[in-house]
Amino acid sequence: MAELDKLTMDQAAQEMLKKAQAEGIETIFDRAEKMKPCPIGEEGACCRICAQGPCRVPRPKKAKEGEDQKKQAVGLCGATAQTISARNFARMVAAGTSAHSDHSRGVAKLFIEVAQGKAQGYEIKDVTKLKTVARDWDVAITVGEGEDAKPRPKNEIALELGRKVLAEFGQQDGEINYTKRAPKKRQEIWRKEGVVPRGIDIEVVELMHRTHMGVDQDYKNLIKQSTRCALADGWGGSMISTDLQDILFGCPVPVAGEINLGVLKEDHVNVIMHGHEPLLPEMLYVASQEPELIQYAQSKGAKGIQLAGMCCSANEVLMRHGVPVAGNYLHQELGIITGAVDAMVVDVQCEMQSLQNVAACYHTKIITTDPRAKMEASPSVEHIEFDEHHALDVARKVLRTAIDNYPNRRAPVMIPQASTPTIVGFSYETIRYLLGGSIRGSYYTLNDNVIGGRVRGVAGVVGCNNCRTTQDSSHMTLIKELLKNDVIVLSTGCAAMAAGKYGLLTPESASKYCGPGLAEVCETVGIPPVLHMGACVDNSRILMAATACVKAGGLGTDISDLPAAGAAPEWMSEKAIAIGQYFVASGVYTLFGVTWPTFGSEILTEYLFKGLEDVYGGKWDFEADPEEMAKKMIAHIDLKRKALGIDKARERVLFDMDMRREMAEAAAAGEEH
Ligand code: BF8
Ligand code: SF4
Repeated sequence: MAELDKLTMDQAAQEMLKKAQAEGIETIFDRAEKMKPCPIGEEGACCRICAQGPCRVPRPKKAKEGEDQKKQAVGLCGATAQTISARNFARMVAAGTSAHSDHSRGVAKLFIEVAQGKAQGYEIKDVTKLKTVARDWDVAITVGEGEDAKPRPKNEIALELGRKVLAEFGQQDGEINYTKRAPKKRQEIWRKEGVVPRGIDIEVVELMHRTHMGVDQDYKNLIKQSTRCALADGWGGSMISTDLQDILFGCPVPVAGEINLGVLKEDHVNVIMHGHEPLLPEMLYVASQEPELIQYAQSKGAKGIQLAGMCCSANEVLMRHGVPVAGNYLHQELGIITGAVDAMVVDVQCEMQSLQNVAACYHTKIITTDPRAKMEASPSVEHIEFDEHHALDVARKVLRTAIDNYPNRRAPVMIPQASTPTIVGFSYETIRYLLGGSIRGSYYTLNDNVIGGRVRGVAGVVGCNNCRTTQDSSHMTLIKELLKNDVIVLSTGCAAMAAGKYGLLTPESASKYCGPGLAEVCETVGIPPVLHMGACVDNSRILMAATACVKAGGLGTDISDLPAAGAAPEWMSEKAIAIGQYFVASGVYTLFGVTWPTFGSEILTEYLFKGLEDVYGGKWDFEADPEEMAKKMIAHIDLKRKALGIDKARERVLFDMDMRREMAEAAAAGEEH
């Protein structure tokens, strides 16, 4: 095996890899060494959408610059490299969008059941957000007219809202509702280009149709529909998930948490909730506090029940309840290798099939809960199906199964003594409140700091772990470079968990890692320099925050004017491509690391990396080196600052401390007025 620090920078993970090696357990890290990625598939140059293929059209190795396309092979049907790689790219967008929107549809269905009082254990928790969202869907929040108007019962509002939202999945014409949340200018661009999503499902279906053999053969047209589909994710499915989950489970506010494998407890029944949908985890959280179940755990010799999250399920329950996090994507096998996990409860997305093999080497039970994501029958796998009508009972059954499994622990248990405190829960609403207070809450304070130069710009650092690169290393290098240069970081998904593991999700980290301007802002407001905004569906919160910055004034009239950039330096999932595409189409310069799936076609890559900017003001880029990635993001931020005419303020901040003080005083005086 390669040197451990090349595989992961996480000491806890390294410890577990040593244990795996000693015990002869194979993990994804071993397999990554044995099996290199297929070079043709990696660059999107393999077409297998009909049975005359697979056809391979790799970029010619020896072609001179500019001659590539003449020498480039075509598929049997004549499909060019740009068509083939655009189809492959499009199918990633379609898969990513369907993952988020299928999640979202499930939440909408549950929402309706809750409103009807048919869903055991759930209730409408956040009435303030219910009313805000209801207004956006033209759902009345009062009954009666004028002075006789009375508040409408929350379940009635929720029922009408849930039905309207659910209808959007099957909507065939018109525009998805949240289009109107985007800045006016952005909406105009989308309408002019004809990429406003009509509904959610239709955009995925049409994209799959267009990528069928012998349909769309114009790469630009394929990317256009990919854009419409991706927008149906970001401003549709994902945004709906975020909103309805907040109403059901509470809009996140700052809460303390802990992250890494050290949150598991040797003398407790450890249950890891792994996956993406918070529906069952919410009930597991409730059930885990029931005295009866705690006593049952004690009757088996454990001191109690320890719940921990993994992947985006972790982010969901962390930001709403402070449930500790066992780790991000590449920690899933490693958690089981501690020998202390009595059950790993999975739902959908990012769950490795290898889990059941690793679990079979220990006593761990993998409990699948979703009819859409089962595992083949084996002694280490059990299916306990989630049913929203009896969700609390299902949760109790899951926990009982875990407790019953506690006495079966066999291998020596070894839990790394590693866990880091975090402060999370920075929803779009919370940031607005923290920056402006409840009365005049606004993003203007952030804008003011950007204009004044204390904050150079805003970066979104999101996305996965990828075993083709050192776990967490690119996230950390990139984020630290950004902070050092006064760029505040908004984060979600596994990137946010990475930031947490190395101590960047605490207010105290600001003075350690940030440039003077950003440190000052974080210390004044009392926030960490990396704001954990949630799971991957919550990238919609970043869209809302960007829009709020535009609306607050002073930083242009569109998202593409903002001194901002986005990155997924360790991406691996199709969802990441869908997310990237909706950010690009929303006007954001978006960089991915590790690998890029269209390098097989120079023409398509050029279009994604340059051409799209003329259309949307945002574009893709690839950069494997995280330091270079930071430089590119900062250069872009500076370009936008210049275009806004606020580059001078920045220079003063950088080079003249007296001027900086004066500006701070002036800004403070301005705030008082
Ligand atoms: O939705 S960041 S590895 S866990 S795909 Fe998966 Fe990637 Fe993690 Fe969450 Ni997002
Ligand atoms: Fe080959 Fe064309 Fe079939 Fe693709 S669609 S596999 S390029 S023949």
